[in-house]
Amino acid sequence: MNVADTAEKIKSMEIRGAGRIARAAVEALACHAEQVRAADLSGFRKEMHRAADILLATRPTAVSLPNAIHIVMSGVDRAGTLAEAQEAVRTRAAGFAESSKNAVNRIAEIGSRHIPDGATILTHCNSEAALACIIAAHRQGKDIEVFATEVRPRNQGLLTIRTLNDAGIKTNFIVDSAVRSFIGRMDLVVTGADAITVNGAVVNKIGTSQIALAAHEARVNMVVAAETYKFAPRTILGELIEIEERDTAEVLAPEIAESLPHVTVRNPAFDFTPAEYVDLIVTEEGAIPPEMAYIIIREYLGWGISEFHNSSGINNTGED
Ligand code: RI2
Repeated sequence: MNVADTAEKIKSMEIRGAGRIARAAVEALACHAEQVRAADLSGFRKEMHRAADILLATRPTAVSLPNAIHIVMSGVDRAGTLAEAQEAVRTRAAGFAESSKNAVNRIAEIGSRHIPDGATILTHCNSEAALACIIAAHRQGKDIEVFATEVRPRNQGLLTIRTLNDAGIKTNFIVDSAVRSFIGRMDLVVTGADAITVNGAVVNKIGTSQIALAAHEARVNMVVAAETYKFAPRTILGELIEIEERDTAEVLAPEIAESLPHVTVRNPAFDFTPAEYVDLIVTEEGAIPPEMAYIIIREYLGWGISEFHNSSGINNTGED
């Protein structure tokens, strides 16, 4: 799919979920590289950066998006010839898509070991990585039951219950505000992540932090399933993750909102769960405590503090 269509679909959430957004973006870059008619390397670079910027501007929170784009664009920046740059886009985009899928499978394998036979699990939103763990545990023959939240305002819980139903997993569908009423019955909370900061805070769908708080109070473990490309390198520099505020019409019909001049509707799409409420982050490189976030950023994303010294931006560093 071309860059404009992909960007539109990511913005409207027709393509959604941090991992899927990242894969769609690199596929769009690969498609763009095939279509661009550049006379030389510098023209090609310019065109590719223009495309990358359009994709980067779609949704601000899921760090998988800039991380994936960086993997492809650093190949463009390092290439010595036009042919090398074109080849770099092809191989890096395909490599990212492949490793992303492998990462989810590996997370499923590792995460499922943390789900005991007979467990009741709460999940929130619709995370490919979290659901992969749950489905893998079910396929191992474990008798599990899931509670899935509705996830206002976009109702991603509907996607989750369809997937769980198709997998033949006993599932309960609850409104978001019912979490604390049921949390005492849970053995585990399993969610995904859109971003993980250097101090191990998990940025995920709005409501995750309330669930984590309820789980903490009820002494229920909170497990986050997240590929290493969900870790946010630039938080090493103190950069904050921007929380996306979406159209208020997702929350309240405009005609009602307009009739209430003293009411402001807010629609943040994500929140922060501090590391102290997260027991484990399951990555494709293994299950880690959230405090190990810096190690993941350095060892597996290849970003240490030194990488930033000559760097002006994630999409034009020329660094791997
Ligand atoms: P995977 C989603 O965001 C949810 O917050 C979900 O937990 C997260 O991405 C991770 O999803 P949105 O796109 O990458 O629904 O695990 O706003 O699929």
